[in-house]
Order: sequence, then C-alpha cells, then structure tokens
Amino acid sequence: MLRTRQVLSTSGYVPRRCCHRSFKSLSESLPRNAPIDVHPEVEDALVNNKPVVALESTIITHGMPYPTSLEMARSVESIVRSTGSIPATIALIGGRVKIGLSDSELARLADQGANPGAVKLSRRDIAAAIALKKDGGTTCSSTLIFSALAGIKVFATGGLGGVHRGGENTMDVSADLQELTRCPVGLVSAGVKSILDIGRTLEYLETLGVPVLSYAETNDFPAFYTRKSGFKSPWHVSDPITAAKILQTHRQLGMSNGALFAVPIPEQYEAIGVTLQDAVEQAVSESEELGISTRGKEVTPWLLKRVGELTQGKSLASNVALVENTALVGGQIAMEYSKLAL
Ligand code: PSU
Ligand code: MN
Repeated sequence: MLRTRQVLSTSGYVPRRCCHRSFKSLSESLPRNAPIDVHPEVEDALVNNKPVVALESTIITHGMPYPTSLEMARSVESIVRSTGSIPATIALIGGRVKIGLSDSELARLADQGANPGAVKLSRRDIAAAIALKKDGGTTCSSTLIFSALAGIKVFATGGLGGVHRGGENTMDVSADLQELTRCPVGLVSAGVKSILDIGRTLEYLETLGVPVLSYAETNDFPAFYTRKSGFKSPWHVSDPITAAKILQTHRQLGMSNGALFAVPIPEQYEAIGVTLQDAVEQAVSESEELGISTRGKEVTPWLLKRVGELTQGKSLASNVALVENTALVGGQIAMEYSKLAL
C-alpha cells in the first residue's frame, strides 16, 4: 500500500515517501493530479530502488546550439546507463512535467529552430509555464525540485548557477543556490561557470548551509573549463562510496538540503581551458558594456553563446566533456547510493 507523508518545509508541503520498497507505483505517491509524467523505466527504477540520475534540460534548450545540444543530451544519458544507473532527463513538454524523456522529446527540446518557444524554467516560472502549456528547459533549480518530488537522489549537470560578477550590485544570484537548501539531492557539477563570481558563490553556499565537496584528491574548487579556481572547498571526496554515504547521512538525519559535488573537468581539457578563460573575461566585460548583465535570466545563455563565438566553438567541446564527466560520476554515486540500506 502506498503512503505519502506530507511534511511541512520552508518551501511548502513536500511529499516524503516513507520507504521506496513499499510502492507499487510512483505516480500514486506524487501530489494528486499533479501535471507530472514519470517515464515507465524511471518509475520502475524508483519503485525498485534501482539507481537513477536526474539530468537538467536548460542546457539542452538554452545552453548549447543544435545539434550539439541533442548529441550531448543523448550521450549523457548513455554514459549514465554505462554505470548501471537509469537516466531521467527532466523537462516541461506541452505543459506537463516529464521525468524521463523519450528520444523524440529530447529532439523536440534540442531543435529550437524547428520547435521554438521552450522557456527557461526556474522555480518561479513553473506554474505559469504549466498553465500556458509551454515546453521548457529546467534549470538546476527546477530540476532539483522535480528530482526531490520523485525521490531521485542524484542529479548531474555541467554548471550550477551562482552569484554573477557584480552581483553585489545587480543582486543577480541564481535561484539554483537557494534551491539546494530545499531539496535533498546530491548535485554533481563541474562547479559553477567561470562567468560567475566563484568566491562569492562559495560564500553564499556557506551562508545557506549547503555542503560543498570537491570530487577530487584535493580541496581545489574547479572553475568549470579549468580544474582549479583558486578557491577551496571545505571538503573533498574522491570515490562514489563516500559520496553516497554523505547523502545517506543527510537522509538519516532528516536534513532537507542537498549537497554540491564539484568535479573538475578531465585533465586533457586543462590547457584549452586556460585559453577559454580569456574569452570568458571578454564576454563578461562586453555584457556589462552592452547592459546585458542586468537582463535577468538572459544573462547566462548570452554569456555561454558569446564565449562559444569568441572561441570558435572550442568552449562547446569543453562544455560537453565536462557534462559527460559529471554524468559518469553521478551514475557511479547513484549506483553506490542504491546499495546502501535505506
Ligand atoms: N551551465 C551550463 N549551461 C547551462 C546552465 C549551466 O554549462 O545552460 C544553466 C543551468 O540550467 C543553470 C542555469 O541552472 O544555467 C543558471 O541560470 P541563471 O544564472 O539564470 O540562474
Ligand atoms: Mn540570474
């Protein structure tokens, strides 16, 4: 018999399932009549305690140009599968939240030339986009929300949002950071994009009480395109078993927040990463001169696109590589988590 316990949290009523194994159907455990469709393969995995890795979709709709966006979306799913975990790409299709996408849905989101209109969805956009029956790419913030609702414990992506350069004046601080205080999910990323103010982002995560761990042999916090940002994480782990135990401890203590595992880009991209950083600096100053830096949710996609142009696409290859790398690590952590006692 299925039981959903409603637990009052700062964000509202968040359903908590008592024990995965007692469920016959996940959809019954979600809020009644919620506009959410869980892919059968993902549902089977969640009900039977098989490892699942959530994947975001803003990176598909707004983060990369087509067709690289589609190739990347497919390759991260197959990398997750190679670890024995099940991928669950999350997105909005025609006003329904999809947890796990078909290949044609991935293609629909990726080809924004043929099917324009997918919106970038953070927490604040979700209800309106559903009411207006939109397609949407979920950012880290909304992917965290839907992962937590479905009971997915691990989420892999490229870069978490953060405090933008000049954020002390513009107040442009990604909603991704706050969401990590509400959703008990391990977010695996290559840190935060180097277009951001990495130091202030780490300070703010400390204020919010979000655990930050470098997934490496040292405490160096990565800088997205390069392996070291000059800033340190408070912790580092370098194996999936320990990472999984950290998530388990959170669960055992009833802590409702997530954790950030920051995985450096693979070594072979380090040299090119150093040259990409020049383009990042140029794109950031152009955005300030052109007044783009105060345009809210447009800022991140604009900067990513501009860095791509300035580097003749080289940043894109690095971006794909680092996302594939986090998908691998995420798959391994999810696998170890599934072996731990619930
Ligand atoms: N990192 C990338 N590409 C992206 C993003 C991050 O390499 O497209 C997206 C993620 O979805 C992240 C979002 O959650 O940018 C943050 O946007 P903002 O800064 O507007 O909160
Ligand atoms: Mn912003």
